[in-house]
This record gives sequence, structure tokens and C-alpha cells, in this order.
Amino acid sequence: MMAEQRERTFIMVKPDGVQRGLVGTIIERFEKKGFKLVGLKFVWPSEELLQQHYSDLASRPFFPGLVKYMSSGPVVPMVWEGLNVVKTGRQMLGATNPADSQPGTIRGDLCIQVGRNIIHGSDSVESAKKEIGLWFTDKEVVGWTPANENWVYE
Ligand code: DAT
Ligand code: MG
Repeated sequence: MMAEQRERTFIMVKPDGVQRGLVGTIIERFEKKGFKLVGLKFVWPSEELLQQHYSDLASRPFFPGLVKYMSSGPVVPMVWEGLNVVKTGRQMLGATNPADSQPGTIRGDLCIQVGRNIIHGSDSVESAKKEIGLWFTDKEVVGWTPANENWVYE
């Protein structure tokens, strides 16, 4: 299998997505697309972990509210693998502000406000590596070969 097909991204259902019962719907989008699930957990994250996760945004005025919202309940962090999964994953999420997210995207279809935008996705291969390392141990990310792999990739 080509190395490019093993690109990984970090996707997380945020507390509002969990509370609204959208975990299954979100996982289904990535499964149906053909991406491979290689890591998944259900955790109530600490403020410290979220401050690290969003460290790039620490100086923004919305940062305290963001950390409070993100630590307000359980989340579903995941690692998905596949060809161009970082970029395609971002396209599947839609724009950060759901008011600008196209219909057909996860945010465009399922949420309304930027402060309740239900899902996170890494914005680059580099940030994916950082985020996967923050939320998962090496052992918690599982390499495997789906039975249908040759029907997803030529
Ligand atoms: P994304 O989640 O699309 O990668 P980001 O990394 O710029 O967007 O911001 C992280 C999260 O912070 C975003 O999902 C929602 C929140 N956020 C971003 N900009 C915001 C704003 N102007 N007001 C309130 N929350 C904001
Ligand atoms: Mg981001």
C-alpha cells in the first residue's frame, strides 16, 4: 500500500456533537467516504489538555470560552487514515463558522454557530501529528487492513 494512503488526521466530536447525539452520524460520514478508522475513544477532557490542543489560539479573545465549552462534557477523539485525509477531512467539516459552511458539509448540515460547531479536524499534516500525539498513545492508534481496501483504492 502506498505511503500517501497512510496519511492520518485527528477528528473530534465536540461536547455539543456528543450531547446532540451526532456521534454516529459523524463517524458514518468518514466511514462511507472510505477512510479508515485507526483510533477512537470517549473521554471527558481536562482544561489543561484543551489549552494544549488549542495553544495556537491562546491569545484570542474567545479562547477562555472555547476551553470552557470544550471541557464541558465528553468528546469523541478519533484518528482517521487515508489518501489526502487531512485536506479532504477539512472539506468534509466545512468552514469554521457554520454560517459560511456549504450545505453538504458536516457543519453546513448539522450546526448553526461558530461557538457550537460540533466537530474538530486537523488543518495540516503537521498539526495532525501534534494532535494525535496529544490525545492518543502510540498503542491506541491501530494499524489494520480493511477487507475492502482494494475496492477503495486502485
Ligand atoms: P477550526 O476548528 O475550523 O480549525 P480554528 O482552529 O480557527 O477553526 O478555531 C478553533 C475553534 O475555535 C473553532 O472551531 C471554533 C472556535 N472559534 C474560532 N474562531 C472563533 C470566533 N471568532 N469566535 C468564537 N469561536 C471561535
Ligand atoms: Mg483549527
